[in-house]
Amino acid sequence: MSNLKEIKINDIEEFDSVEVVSILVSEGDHISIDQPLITIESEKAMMDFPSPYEGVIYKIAIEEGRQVKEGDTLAVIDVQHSVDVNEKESLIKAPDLEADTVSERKQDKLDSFTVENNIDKNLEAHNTRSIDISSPSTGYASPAVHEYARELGVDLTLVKGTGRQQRITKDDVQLFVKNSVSKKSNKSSSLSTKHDEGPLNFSSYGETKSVELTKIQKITAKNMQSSWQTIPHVTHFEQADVTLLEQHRKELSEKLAVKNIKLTPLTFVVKALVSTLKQFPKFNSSLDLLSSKLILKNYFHIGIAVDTPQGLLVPVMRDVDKMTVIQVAEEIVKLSQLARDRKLTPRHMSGASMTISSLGVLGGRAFTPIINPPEVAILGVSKMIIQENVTSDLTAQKKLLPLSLSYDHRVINGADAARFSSYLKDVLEDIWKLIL
Ligand code: CAO
Repeated sequence: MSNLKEIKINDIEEFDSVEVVSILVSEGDHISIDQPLITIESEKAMMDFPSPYEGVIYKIAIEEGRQVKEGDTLAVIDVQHSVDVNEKESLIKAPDLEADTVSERKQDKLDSFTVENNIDKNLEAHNTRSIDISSPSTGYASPAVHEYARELGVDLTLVKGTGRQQRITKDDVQLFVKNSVSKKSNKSSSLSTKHDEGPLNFSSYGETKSVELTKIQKITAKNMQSSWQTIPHVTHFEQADVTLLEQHRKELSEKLAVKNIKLTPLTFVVKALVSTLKQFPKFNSSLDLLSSKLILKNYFHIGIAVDTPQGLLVPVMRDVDKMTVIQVAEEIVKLSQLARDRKLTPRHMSGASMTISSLGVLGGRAFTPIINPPEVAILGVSKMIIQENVTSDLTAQKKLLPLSLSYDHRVINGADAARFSSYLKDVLEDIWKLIL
């Protein structure tokens, strides 16, 4: 017996809507828990939406390119119907039905599903599980082909399938790309026909190589440009003497090493930042130009910029004011790992009230981080400077932590930023302030 369940989009309540970039499964596919079903793109990043169930995809209720929101039905899955490969083939073959009839039935099912929104009824009314795969525009392909097309940036609905039952194969995708390249090269000798000023051409200067940007890099580029163009940025520089803090961090780290907990300077900067935000609420706000209001937030969610092979991602730690230093340390490790494994969900990526970008391990004296809207400030942290202490104890070293605070000058003025940075420095320099 079948048991149909709706798979609904969740964890994206922070966004009005997100775009379905690609659908990674097809009707009739057997899928496992956590298997990516679709790839969605918010204004912050692109991510896969995993299946909460194991079973056979009964119906896909969305299409690529559509905007979806929290609670929308993505697909219907038969969680009890387990099929072997042969049975699955017969499910998608529908040999006794003309393609049009199958299409009609499919449409009937969709209408019935939308109107009644009652899965069990729907199942009873339609014993046949035939699925229309006759039209190339439906983009039916295996998950591997979907993945392949996604990597190449190919919209499968434009590809004609030559496989069995007109399923799209890898060869079809390759042919599509070849044809697109030759068509476009006839016109402009480049794929980037959308470039306003024409494609960049350096051939007269020497040899070059074009590398496709990852989706995350494309989104980051768009967001960075928009932030830089719309927000008047100013960056304020400060240095905190963290010599004492570093002594305590090392001692604590040694004790916590047995529990595999890693305390980095960033752990303390996160806590110090939240203490400072409490004193300076304007930095924990968003500017609403439509209502001409500043929205002050009474929560402390901190975004952490994470460098991943795919590009920059900013997962968010929630309610940091309620976390201990150890919990902060564990959360940084957890989120940065999820980011590098591409397992962040939209909820992990949204709702930050301020962001920290730490280049501590990489070096540099200072930098000008770009604000992550709708936040109004971002804190950059650079590599600690080790200074020989020439005044009292000749052997002692001073450790200075460079801080770079970029702020939205429409909301925050220079004096605010100087006070904020000075308070943050004080907290980092006084371990008791940090603990309290
Ligand atoms: N000065 C000196 N050493 C520092 C330091 C600093 N400011 N910050 C961290 N370190 C040390 C740590 O103590 C750790 O040392 P050990 O291995 O000896 O313990 C080492 O550097 C590595 O730290 P980490 O990077 O693993 O951990 P983190 O908590 O400092 O940072 C994370 C975590 C996710 C922020 C970081 O890995 C990362 O991705 N940073 C890049 C962020 C980025 O790209 N920003 C730019 C955005 S704008 O383009």
